[in-house]
Amino acid sequence: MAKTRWYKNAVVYQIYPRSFMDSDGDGIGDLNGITEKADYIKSLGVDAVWLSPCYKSPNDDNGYDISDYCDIMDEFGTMQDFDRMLQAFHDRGIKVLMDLVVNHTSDEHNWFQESRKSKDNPYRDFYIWRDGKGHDKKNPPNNWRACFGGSAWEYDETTEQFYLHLFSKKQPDLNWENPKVRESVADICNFWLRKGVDGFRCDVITYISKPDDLQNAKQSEVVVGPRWKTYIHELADRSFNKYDTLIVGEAAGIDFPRACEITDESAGLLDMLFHFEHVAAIPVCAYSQKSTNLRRFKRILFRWQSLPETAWGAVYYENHDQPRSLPRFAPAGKHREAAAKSLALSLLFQKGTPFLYQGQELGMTNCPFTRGDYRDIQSVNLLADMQKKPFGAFLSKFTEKYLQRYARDNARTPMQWNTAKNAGFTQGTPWMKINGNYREINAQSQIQNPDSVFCFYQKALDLRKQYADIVRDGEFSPIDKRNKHVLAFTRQLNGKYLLAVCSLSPKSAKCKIPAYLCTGQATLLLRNTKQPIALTETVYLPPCTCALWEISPEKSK
Ligand code: TEU
Repeated sequence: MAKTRWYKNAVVYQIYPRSFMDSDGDGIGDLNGITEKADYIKSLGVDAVWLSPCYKSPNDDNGYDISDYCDIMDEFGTMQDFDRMLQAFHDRGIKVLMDLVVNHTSDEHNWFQESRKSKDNPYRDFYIWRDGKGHDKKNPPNNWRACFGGSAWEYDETTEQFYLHLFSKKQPDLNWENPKVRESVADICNFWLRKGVDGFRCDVITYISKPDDLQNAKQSEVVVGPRWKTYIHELADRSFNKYDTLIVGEAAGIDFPRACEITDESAGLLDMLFHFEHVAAIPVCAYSQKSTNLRRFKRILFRWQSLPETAWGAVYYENHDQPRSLPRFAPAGKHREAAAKSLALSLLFQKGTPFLYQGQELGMTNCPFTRGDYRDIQSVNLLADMQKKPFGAFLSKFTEKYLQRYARDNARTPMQWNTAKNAGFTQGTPWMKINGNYREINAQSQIQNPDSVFCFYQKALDLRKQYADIVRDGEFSPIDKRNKHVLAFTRQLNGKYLLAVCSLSPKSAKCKIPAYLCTGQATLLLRNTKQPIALTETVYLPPCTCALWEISPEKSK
């Protein structure tokens, strides 16, 4: 089927089901909870949702370890609940993307249970087994590290071999060299596409093809393995391309030149990908509450705005693996609301498909955790590993500081719906800590307040629709590129400009505007302050102020 590329005008909202809305009081978000909030999501003005995994899972990594791809996680409900939720979104004109996690399964998946039984089991080759090294063959086959700590190889007594797991040892990597694996993955995709889902966010999808000589290969070679393109083409032919899908790949470690190739329409691989450059942890920020250096942030974002015309990008500041953008990219203290809006404007008018993460539309912030509050396997393992080292107590203190700043838990605290008990998320005991600031930051109060962050998002999303052509196709140009306090740019199509000026500084700031933009007709479309903002060659901006103009200049550039 020919792609309509509907996603080029879409904004996607990511739901982390576990923390979105609990409908049955077990303290864990669920599908019926999501359905209850479909009107809320519609009212925000987004076009699609991406659901983090809701498949059957023992939850070693909160659903990113799947034990049955065609069934629903017990805590989240049933397949009927899923169908109802899908219908609820489709009734509202909202598309639904599933999270496709097929680099690995859970060790509790039936395939792995069979695979580990014996070397001649029909499922043995569904996973990557190798002999160990050393005289007793008890040393891992290579020095690769698992993302959640320790070796990437786990020894299995039954067959006296190691299996590969790039993530936790409960997430064995699938062997994509095996045609049966590839067929099975296509079947899974078709199962969900037949149900009517509109595409997939593909988890660590570029890691699926492993280097041939595994024992001697460098771990970096796994980022885009030797047969990656072939496997994606095959999957696209068997599944993705039979429907009008959006396929977005998570692509940790992918650099700009490679992204240009991979997302070029002619390549037929991914419609867009998530790069990680602007969200890489920076050691110097790890131990302070300082925001990321804006010049660096801008340099990265602007570079990724220069994808060729034939390629496409996904733009995002937050997701379930990242701390909140407040205070990461802008100050969260007394300027929190203004900063949240300024970030919103800076994101939503870039070229590409914006992805918002639940709570971002409220300006939710990082959470002040204490040791016992962490739930994420990555944080928990890191703390435990540090404690085991010499000077453990000392190292743990630093680790806690680091986690405060970068832990994935920051994004995973439950949605803040209202000022009721548990922020209205659950009637029971929440599965993880709720951020105490819910009395101040919650959906109910923001929906009613025209000056709220939520209403600002609504207005910005509405403007995106009004200016759909320029937002989709307009040329992107940075403005006052080296400014340390302000992120500003134009989008231009057929001589008409949108100018976004976004201060992310807690201090007053200035932004230099080129003379040609100060001629002709300018209309102020949106701002986050009641004060007037004059469009002159120097725009003066109170802390975290932002504004969006439509300009039809008399002179050209
Ligand atoms: O994340 C893959 C990924 O690259 C992560 O290692 C990411 O860099 C890390 O979480 C940042 O701290 C995906 C999912 O988004 C993540 O939630 C899963 O844990 C992971 O895959 C394994 O499935």
